[in-house]
Amino acid sequence: MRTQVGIVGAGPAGLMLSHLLHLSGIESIIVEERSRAYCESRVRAGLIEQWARDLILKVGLGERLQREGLLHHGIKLNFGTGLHPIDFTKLVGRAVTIYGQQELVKDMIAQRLADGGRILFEAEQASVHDLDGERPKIRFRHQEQSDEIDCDFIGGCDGFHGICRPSIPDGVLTIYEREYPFAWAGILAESPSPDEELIYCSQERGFALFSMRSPTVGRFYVQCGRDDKEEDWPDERIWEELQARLAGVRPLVQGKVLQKLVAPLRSFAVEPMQFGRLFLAGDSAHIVPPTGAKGMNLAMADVLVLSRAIAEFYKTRRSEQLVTYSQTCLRRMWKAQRFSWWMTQMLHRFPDESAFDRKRREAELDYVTSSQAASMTLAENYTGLPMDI
Ligand code: FAS
Ligand code: PHB
Repeated sequence: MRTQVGIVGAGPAGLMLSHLLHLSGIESIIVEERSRAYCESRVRAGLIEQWARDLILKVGLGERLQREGLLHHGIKLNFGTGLHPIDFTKLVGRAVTIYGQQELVKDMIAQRLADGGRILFEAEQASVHDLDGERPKIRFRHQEQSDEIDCDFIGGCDGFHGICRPSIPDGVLTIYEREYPFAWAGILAESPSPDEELIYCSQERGFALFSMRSPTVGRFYVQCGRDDKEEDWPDERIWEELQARLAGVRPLVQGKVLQKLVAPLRSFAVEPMQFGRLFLAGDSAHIVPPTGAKGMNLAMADVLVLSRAIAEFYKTRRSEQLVTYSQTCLRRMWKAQRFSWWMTQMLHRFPDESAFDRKRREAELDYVTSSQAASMTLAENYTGLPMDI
């Protein structure tokens, strides 16, 4: 098969890249390891930054998001016995949208297929080749057949555990990483979230987050041991911890648990995000702890930059934007890494935390919720640093 851009991975990065390229009249084929049903049911992110919402609407992918997405003008921080609002709209004139990642993935798959796009689901053993030549290739098995896509560029959008990043020769990438001494145990439940906005709790027993997917379906997380397994968190224990960390500021309605996961927290990044004709985007190049809700939004930012660079190449044969792709994305990525680390260190209980650090963290929470300047900084980063769409 021949195409202009071969893409590995039908997550938010791969699908948005394929759609943006299509809008510039550029062909692409997506090779995806899992089934369509699996991709459309994988519960992950839920929060979309202002600019990303605007982009999704601008490129014609936002009809259902506009109808079903929840527009939030702020969040609340809960520590001690108080609930402390951070009003984004008052502080920075922006908002965020709550809309499940799998809903956005559904919308993007439907639009790609409606536009005649090619997504090869259940493609196994994918591998990438000739990355430093003019015609890189993606090889894979699909429907019992070995197949190959011959293209000009490869979009490495296959997530943290994908094959694209590891295909880059040793010594090319510099790896930056930080592990956290805790994880998140999360549930999706038929339970209305205890507030119309997200609540981030920082309590004696640790961190908790009360998010949602709709007025009747809550998405709740508690800080847990780094090596905990799902079986360590039976429903009763999760509800008990959630209630305890809400410190009585709101009643919690226990409902049917629809999905559960335990997710490690890590900060990870590689530089550069490109090797030859292979361009990494999204989780294949960087991971942020979900405390700042930046992962999917960063993936969108990467592919917006990449799609423009590829469009410039086909329109003018000029490669300036391709050459600067990595440094352009890395600048934004490191700011998101900083913010995600900062939110994580401020809101979580570190097992070996000293009394001094404990007091410092409490002062930070007090400062962020009582200083206009400090809460504006949080609001500016949380709603998404500007991106010209
Ligand atoms: P993805 O991992 O989503 O997609 C990669 C795709 O590549 C997958 O479909 C995979 O099947 C496919 N693939 C992998 N290997 C392959 C191979 N060998 N061959 C072919 N295909 C292959 N982010 C936010 O912004 N807000 C949040 O609220 C938020 N909450 C999160 C909560 C949790 C619990 C987790 C785990 C993450 C959260 N994130 C959040 C981050 C998350 O949303 C990711 O950043 C986002 O999925 C990144 O999108 P992609 O880069 O497209 O990678
Ligand atoms: C979610 O809704 O899943 C969510 C929201 C905010 C976060 C992390 C996850 O910081």
